[in-house]
Amino acid sequence: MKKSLLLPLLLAAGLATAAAKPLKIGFAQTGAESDWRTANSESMKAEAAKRGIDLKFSDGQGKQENQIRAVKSFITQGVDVIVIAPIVETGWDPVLREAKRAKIPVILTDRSIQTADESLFACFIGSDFYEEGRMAADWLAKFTRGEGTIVELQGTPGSAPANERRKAFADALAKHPGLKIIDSQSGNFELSGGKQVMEAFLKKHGRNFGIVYAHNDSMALGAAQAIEAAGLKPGQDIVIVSIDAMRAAVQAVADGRINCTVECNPLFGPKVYDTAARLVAGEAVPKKSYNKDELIDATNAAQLLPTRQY
Ligand code: GYE
Repeated sequence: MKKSLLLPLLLAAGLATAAAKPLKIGFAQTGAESDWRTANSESMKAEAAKRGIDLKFSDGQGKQENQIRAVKSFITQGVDVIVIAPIVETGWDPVLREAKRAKIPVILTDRSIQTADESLFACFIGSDFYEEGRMAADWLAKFTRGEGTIVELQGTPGSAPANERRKAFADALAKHPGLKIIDSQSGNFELSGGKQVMEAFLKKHGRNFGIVYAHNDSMALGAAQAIEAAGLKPGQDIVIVSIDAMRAAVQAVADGRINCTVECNPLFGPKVYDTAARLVAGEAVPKKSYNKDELIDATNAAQLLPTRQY
């Protein structure tokens, strides 16, 4: 073969190998606190396997310091893209600066952060937690005709979903003076946390409340168990409004144990990896993109169940 032909061939072969090289992605997950989280981790893992992505998955076990350590190790390993589901909103700037210095793009998924320098991350992909809290409050105002006493089960302190779901709900209730929150505690987004806090609320307040607002379904289901253990009927004696719309909660709405759950889709795998590939190819991506979430109550729960993916 002539030398002049060999060079382009070798170059083409080199390019083909480069193109076939799997994307190396580091994902710093918060932990495994809820059903939502399990579905989210599964989506990220299954979609990576489907696309042949080399995924470094780190379970932060509920601690920001573990997530920061994972991000540092992704930088050392030279991954192509770093994905973080930030457990809390603050305290990310230093490690994001390290990623920026190493020229590794960062995708924030699920939860947002507070930073004065938005150039520290490439983009955010998640749900609008404020909108979810507003939808829950508006539904409740209609359902109760604006009258009732509420206890609130908050998510992880300092997390974006707990902060925004709490604020949106309180803001919306300001228009309904007959609806009052008499107590609010964190159950950490966990089923056991929701159950324990509800036991304490029942002990402390007796029957002086008739509504539970839970920042997620796992806590709502835990609260329903505590209400049943106290000899009351969740969904009837005590109204429960929640967020996530996981299958178990949608089933509970169909069964009348929970009254309403606002959807928060956890299946981010495809969108996150499409975005990662675009970032690696040097393409521009939207800075913030939000899922569209629906509301589930007695009018649509049963009909949604057969096709529910999570
Ligand atoms: O609602 C909750 C989970 O950040 C949207 O975290 C997520 C929340 C979700 O533990 O169930």
